[in-house]
Amino acid sequence: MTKRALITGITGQDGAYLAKFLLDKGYEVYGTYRRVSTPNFWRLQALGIFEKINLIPADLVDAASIIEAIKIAEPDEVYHLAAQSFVGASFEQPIGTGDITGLGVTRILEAIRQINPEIKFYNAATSELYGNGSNKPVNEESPFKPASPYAAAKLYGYWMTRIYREAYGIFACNGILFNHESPLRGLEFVTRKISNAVAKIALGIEKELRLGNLDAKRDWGYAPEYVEAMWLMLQQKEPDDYVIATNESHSVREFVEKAFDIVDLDWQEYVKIDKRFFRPIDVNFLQGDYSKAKKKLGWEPKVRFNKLVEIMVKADLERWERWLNGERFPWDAPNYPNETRILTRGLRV
Ligand code: NAP
Ligand code: G4F
Repeated sequence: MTKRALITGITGQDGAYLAKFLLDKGYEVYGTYRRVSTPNFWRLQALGIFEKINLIPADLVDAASIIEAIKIAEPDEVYHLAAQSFVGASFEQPIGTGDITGLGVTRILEAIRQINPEIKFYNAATSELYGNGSNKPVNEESPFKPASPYAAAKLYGYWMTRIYREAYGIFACNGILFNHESPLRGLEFVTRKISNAVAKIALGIEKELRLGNLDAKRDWGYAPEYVEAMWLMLQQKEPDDYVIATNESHSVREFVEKAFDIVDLDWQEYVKIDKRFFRPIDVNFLQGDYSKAKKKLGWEPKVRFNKLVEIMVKADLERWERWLNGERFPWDAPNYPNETRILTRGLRV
């Protein structure tokens, strides 16, 4: 029988790639989206799958809409990806982030418990749980030390997932995913901010790139590979929690340098440090040991750092070239404001 999957946050980076992955596996795919005044289905359109998805309106702060979504989709598997997912914004919206990113997990788990506890559940946990707890590679047993309202909300969701697994026997898994990027990444995240700016600078559309902490190190992988790990977790005999990472760590400075290298430019001539992009607390180092996922799921990353930077810069270059040639296609960048015009507590001049 055809399997049915419900993806919360299908309009986001991971939601779009996971939807494509599950459609390719023969799943019937349902996805929740928020009602917004301007449609934001560009990622699903860019992957050519928009017409193949069943859309259900739902908001994580509205438990009734979540219950309705699960009743409509009647899923075998729920992939809970929706969240206020930007760490920077969580300092500006700590209460909303707690409600959406933290309590949102419980609203879904509780709906599953009440409607059909046989539904398998994937929770999008994160390497941000570890915070500044270690300067060595971490695994599933390492201590957590969250360093942002986002990370604290995710830690709550992580524990609720384990609690529902142990208390009610729900097949519930936490994917502790380290940073994963792609040409579909949101423009506020540093990798895509860099690849987009590098493409514009190379084509003479922009003159500089303003960034914050260049010393922060992240374990960056390739998003299309990471969604397979989500699916693999729900195909196991027993529910469990897994680190998904590359076990390599690189600084924001290295990302910048590599990205400018691709277009034969010297990054130091274009990058300006701007205190508005520093966070009240930052996570300085993240590196994940994915041995458990390799052993139990047979999962391993293939795209490594240099290749990832190349994929992202080349994709943005191609888009801006097409745009300069007058082509129009599903894409986020032309409407994105210059970040220095966004006034928040952290970003006020
Ligand atoms: P993303 O691109 O920011 O997508 C987030 C999704 O959540 C979007 O579809 C968004 O809808 C939806 N959403 C936000 N607030 C909502 C609300 N109140 N009700 C319903 N939907 C809401 O994030 P992503 O990179 O795909 O990440 C997916 C998940 O993995 C997130 O939970 C994130 O925290 C977690 N994670 C990501 C990474 C990473 O490196 N990408 C690593 C670890 C964990 P709109 O399109 O309407 O905004
Ligand atoms: O790209 P970022 O905003 O990602 P961050 O904070 O690591 O969070 C992402 O990965 C998490 C997994 O570890 C996810 F859970 C989360 O949902 C999200 O997907 O920032 C990366 C680093 C930070 O240290 C930041 O301070 O880049 C530094 N950075 C330096 N200049 C900047 C900038 N970050 C952004 N967004 N913009 C800058 O101008």
